[in-house]
Amino acid sequence: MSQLGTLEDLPLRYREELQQLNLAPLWPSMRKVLPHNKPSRKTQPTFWSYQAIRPLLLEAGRITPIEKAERRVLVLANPGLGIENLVATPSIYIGMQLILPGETAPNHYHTPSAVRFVIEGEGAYTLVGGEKCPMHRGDLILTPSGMWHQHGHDGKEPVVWMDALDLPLIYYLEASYAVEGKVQPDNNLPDSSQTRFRRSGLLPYDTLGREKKPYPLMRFPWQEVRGALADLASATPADQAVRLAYVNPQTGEECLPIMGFSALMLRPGEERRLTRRSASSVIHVVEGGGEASVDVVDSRWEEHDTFAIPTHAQVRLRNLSARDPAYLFIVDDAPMQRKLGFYEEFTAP
Ligand code: GTQ
Repeated sequence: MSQLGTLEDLPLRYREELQQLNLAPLWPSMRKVLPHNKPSRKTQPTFWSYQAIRPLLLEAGRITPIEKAERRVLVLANPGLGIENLVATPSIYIGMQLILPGETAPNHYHTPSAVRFVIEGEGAYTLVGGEKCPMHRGDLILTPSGMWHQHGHDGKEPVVWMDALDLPLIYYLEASYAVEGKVQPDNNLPDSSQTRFRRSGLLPYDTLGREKKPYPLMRFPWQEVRGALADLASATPADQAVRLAYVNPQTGEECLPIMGFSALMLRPGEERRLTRRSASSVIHVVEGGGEASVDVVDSRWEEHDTFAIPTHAQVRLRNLSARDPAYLFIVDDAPMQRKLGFYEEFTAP
């Protein structure tokens, strides 16, 4: 491989002339933008302890009224990418949102797509496009790009959920904005996970042969996911991962265009090396405790902790319980990478 010329190799007068004309030579920056064999990454494998976040989030509930916040959120910001940039990975935004009894977070829509993954507390709900989605622990609720959503809380205890948005990418593309709206009417029906899309393999008859709705199902109840993982485990050889993808029930495709979601069960004592791949991701612990190593960074995890996984990282996870399974919820940008044609998996470490 030849050594490329640097900026300093060029006469000052030449560099100045280029700059005046808004021109830049490629060759001094060639290896920065196209490094050999592996991308350069600023994203750090980062770990956030829920026990550390929780008191600060509850304090935000005391010092910042919802009217002053619109959304009361602490953002999990990757130090490698700059805390002020509010991103966990280059494409994924993660926030922990608190809503207190009686509060409402006003109706709006935005160009980024969002999901909520419920961490603690009962009684909150998200209204999305008129559909009232109750928020029970572990439920995944979609608010796709352009859909109106507002949050409310009829219960008695603080409710915390994790937000994941594809905001970093949309913002980088200079396409991110929000529109505020009036309070949403409620269609007064149970959400469609309880009615039209109650069970996989069964669809309302009138969906056959029709144009498919992009987002037929907004809520994926954790109770169903957890049960499905246990049943999948019973039919999965010990050397294979017990992992389910969240998909659109009508198309079988990933349920949002940019971010993908999956649930991984680690059997008691299981140690698993995840396939190294081009997607970045965020792992959130739903239940259980264990150890993780992400490239050269080791950490211990317990319930509700979250960690950021850079692209191309080597990830090992271990369930430290000899008795109970551990459950992890994973957000990644694989759907976008697949659509754009550069998604890769690497079988060798
Ligand atoms: O709940 O709609 O964490 O608009 C960031 C932006 C949550 C939300 C966030 C948002 C929301």
